[in-house]
Amino acid sequence: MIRQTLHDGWQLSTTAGPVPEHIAGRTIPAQVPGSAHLDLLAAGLIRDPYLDREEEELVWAHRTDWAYALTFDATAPAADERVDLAFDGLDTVATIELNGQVLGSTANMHRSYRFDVREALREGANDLVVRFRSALEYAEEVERQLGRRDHVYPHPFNMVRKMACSFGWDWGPDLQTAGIWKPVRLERWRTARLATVRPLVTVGEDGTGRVEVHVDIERAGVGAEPELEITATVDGRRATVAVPPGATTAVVTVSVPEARLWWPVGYGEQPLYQLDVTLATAGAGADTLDATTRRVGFRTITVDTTPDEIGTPFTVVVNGTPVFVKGANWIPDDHFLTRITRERLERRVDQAVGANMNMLRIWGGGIYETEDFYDVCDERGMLVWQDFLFACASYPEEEPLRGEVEAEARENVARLTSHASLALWNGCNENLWGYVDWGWPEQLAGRTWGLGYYTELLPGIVAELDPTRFYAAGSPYSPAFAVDEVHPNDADHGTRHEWEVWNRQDYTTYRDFVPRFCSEFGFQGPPTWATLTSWVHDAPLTPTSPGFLLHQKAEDGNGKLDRGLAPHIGVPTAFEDWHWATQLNQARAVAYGIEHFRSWWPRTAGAIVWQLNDCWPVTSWAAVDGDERPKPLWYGLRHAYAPRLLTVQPRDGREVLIAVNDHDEAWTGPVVVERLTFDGVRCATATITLDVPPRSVARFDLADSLTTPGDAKKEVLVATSQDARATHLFGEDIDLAYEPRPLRAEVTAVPGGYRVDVTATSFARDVALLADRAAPDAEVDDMLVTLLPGERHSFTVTTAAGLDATALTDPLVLRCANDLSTRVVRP
Ligand code: BMA
Repeated sequence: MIRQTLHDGWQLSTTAGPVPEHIAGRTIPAQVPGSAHLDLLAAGLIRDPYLDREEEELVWAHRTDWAYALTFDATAPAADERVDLAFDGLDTVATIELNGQVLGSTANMHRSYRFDVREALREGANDLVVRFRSALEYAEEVERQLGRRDHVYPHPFNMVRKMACSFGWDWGPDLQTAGIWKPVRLERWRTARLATVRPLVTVGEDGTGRVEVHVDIERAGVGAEPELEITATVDGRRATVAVPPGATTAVVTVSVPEARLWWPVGYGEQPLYQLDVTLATAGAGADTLDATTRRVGFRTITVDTTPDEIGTPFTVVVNGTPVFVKGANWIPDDHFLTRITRERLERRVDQAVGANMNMLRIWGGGIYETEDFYDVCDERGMLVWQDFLFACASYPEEEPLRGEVEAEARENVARLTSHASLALWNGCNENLWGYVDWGWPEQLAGRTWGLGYYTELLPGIVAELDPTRFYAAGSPYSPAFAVDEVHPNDADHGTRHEWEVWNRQDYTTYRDFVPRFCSEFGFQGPPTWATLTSWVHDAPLTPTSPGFLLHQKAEDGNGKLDRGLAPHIGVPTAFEDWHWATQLNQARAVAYGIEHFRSWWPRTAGAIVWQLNDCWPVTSWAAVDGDERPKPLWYGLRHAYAPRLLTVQPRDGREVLIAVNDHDEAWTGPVVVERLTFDGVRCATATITLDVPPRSVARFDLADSLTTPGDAKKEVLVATSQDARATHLFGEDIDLAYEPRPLRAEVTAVPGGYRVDVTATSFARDVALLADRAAPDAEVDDMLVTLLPGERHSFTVTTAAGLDATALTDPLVLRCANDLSTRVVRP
C-alpha cells in the first residue's frame, strides 16, 4: 500500500450564491484539511467570524457554493494495481471530479468516501475538483421532498447529515462552513487491503484479556486472487488466520493472560496495549500488503439497568465496580473543527480530569469524536459516552437519509471499537422526550420521526458490530419502556435531563427530584473577562449591548440569568459586578445540583453537567470558555466533584451532614462541626467521627444547637475534616449581614507568577482571584474558597506577565460573594 497525501496546493473559489463583490471571482489558497471560512480569513477577505457582530456579516455564506481545486502529479496505474482516492471527511454536500470525470457525490460529513480512480487518473498532472453546494439549500430541498419535521432553531439541520450545530445552537454561531475537513489521499495497492479492522476487547473471569479482531478485506479485483494471511500481535503474542481465495472477512483472536486492567481515572491505571494487524499473501515469500495499528485496553464496561424497588437504575459498572459518573457534556471544541489540534484536546480533557471528572458525553448535535480525542481519553482514563448524531429534532427515516444514517453508524461503530475509554453508545439527544412533550405527533401527522433509528437500526448495528458496548436509546430515556408507556424523562427510570432549573425554576428545586442518573443539567454564565473583551468591543459593554447579545444565544438568556440571581445574590447594576455575580451564581447553581445528586448515591448514579467546553466566545453553560479559560464554574466543579465531599442536605425535614467518599479507601477521622458568627464567635460545636466505607455515602444527624441560628443573618454552620469542608448559610446572600470588604491580601513574586496570601477579617464566602483581568495569560490555582474569620489562604497565580503589586488585589480582581452585597438591587 502506497499512500500519497493530497494536502498541499489546493485553491478555493466561490461558484454561486450571494457572494460579496470583493470575494466573488477570486481564487485563494485553501488549506486541506480546512474550511472555506478559515481560508477567507487567512486571505484577509473576512474578519474573524467570532469577532463582535461578524457572524451577521457572513450570512451570505449559508447559500454559497464553493470549489476546491488541486493539480497533482501521479503515475498512471499499472495493470494489476488499484488506485483509490480516499476522503476521510467532506463537509458536506459535494461532487468530486478528476480530470473532468465525475467520480461521485456525497451528502454526509460523518463518513468517509473512497473512489476507484483507475479510469480517470492520468500520467503526469491531474486535476481534482471538489464542488460543495450550500448544505442549507440541500437540506431545504430534502425537507420539501420528505415533509417538514419539527426542529429547534431556524434551519432544517435534521434534513442533512452535517453537524447539527453548524447551523447555530443556543451556545453556537450559525456559520455553516464547508470544506475538506479530514485528510485526503491517493492509495495505490495490489491484491487486497484492510478495509475495516474492528478489535472487540473482553476480559475473561480468569483475567485473560481477549482481542478478537474482525477484519474486512477488500480484494483488488484485478490479477490473481491468492490465499491471504492476517496476523494480529498484542504484547508479543501473535495469532494468524488464513483467508481463503474469495473470502473477504476474517477473525483473528489474541489472548493476553493476566492482562493489566484499564480503569477510569480515580480507580486505577490506564495500561494500553498496542495491537498490530498485518495482511499478507500466504505461504513462503509472503508479501505484506497492508498493515495497521490500534491501542487497546482491557476492561469490561456495562450499564446496570436491572429494575429495582424504585424503578430502573442507570449505573455504569467498570471491571465489576459500580462507578458514580462525575461528568460533563462535550460539544465540538471549536465551531471550525479543523482547528482542533491534539494539543488542544489534551488541554481540554486535562481540564476535565482537573475538575475531578471521569466521563465526557459527546452530545449528538456535534460529531463522532476524532481519533485524537479518543486517544487522549484512553490515556487519561476519561470514560466516553458517544451519542449517535441526532439532537432536538424529529428525523425522517426515508431516503436519502436512511442509507446515510446506516452507513455513518456502521463506519463509526467499527472505527471506535478499539478505544478503551468508549463506554456506551446512545441513540439520540432529547428526541424521545421531544416526541412526547414538544408537540411533534400533531406536526408529523403519522410521518416517521426517528424512532426506528433509535430502537431498531442503531441498536442492531451496535449488537452486530460491537456487542461489547451498552446501547441506550436516548438521553433522557426510561430503559425497557416504550415512549408512550413511561415518560423518557421520568426521575425513577434511567437517565434524566433537568432543565426546569435554568428555564423556569430556581436552582434550589434540583432537590425536588432524585433522578437515577442526571445526564444534562446546567446554568449559564458569561465567559471570563479577558475572553469576553477580546471578542466583543461594544462601548459601553453591557448585557444588552449588541455584540454581547449576539454572543448570548439562549432564548431569554439574560432574563434567566437575572431571575436566577435575584433570590440569591441579587442583580448588580454595574456591568463588572453583574459579570462576576452571574459567573458566581452559575458555579453555585451547578454545585448545588451536584451535591444533591452525589448525596443520593447509589440511587443516583451519575451527574453529567451541561457543558464542559465552548466552541467560540459566548455566554453559555460551559465551565471552560471559548478561549480555553476556566470560568468560576470550573473551580466549583472541581470542589463539588472532589473524591471526598462534605455537604449539608435536608433529610426528613432536618439539615444533616452527608459525607460522600468516592475513594478506594475508607474515609476516617474527625469532622468538627461548628456554628459561628461571621466575626468568629463560636455558638455551638460538636465532633463527628467518620468511618465511611470506600465508594459510599454516610449521613450524620446534627444537633439543634448546630442547625438553629441565633441570628440567621450573621451565622454560618461549618463542618471541617482534614480533606473537606462544608459551609451552610442560614439565608441567601441578599439577606445576610456580610462584612462587604473582609479580605486583606499580600502579593509575593514567585517563579512562574505570584503568590497571593489572603486573610479574612470576617467570614468571607467564595473568594476568587479573577486573574485574567490582571493579565490575559494569568490563571489562578483555586477559586471560590470560603474563609472563616482569621483564616488565611495562599493562591498561586501563574503568568508570564510582570504585574505591579496592586494588580492582583484590585477590587475587580480579588473578589468574594461579600463584595456584591452592597452592589445589588434588592427585590
Ligand atoms: C440541552 C442540550 C442542548 C442545549 C442545552 C442548553 O437540551 O441538549 O440542546 O444546548 O440543553 O439549552
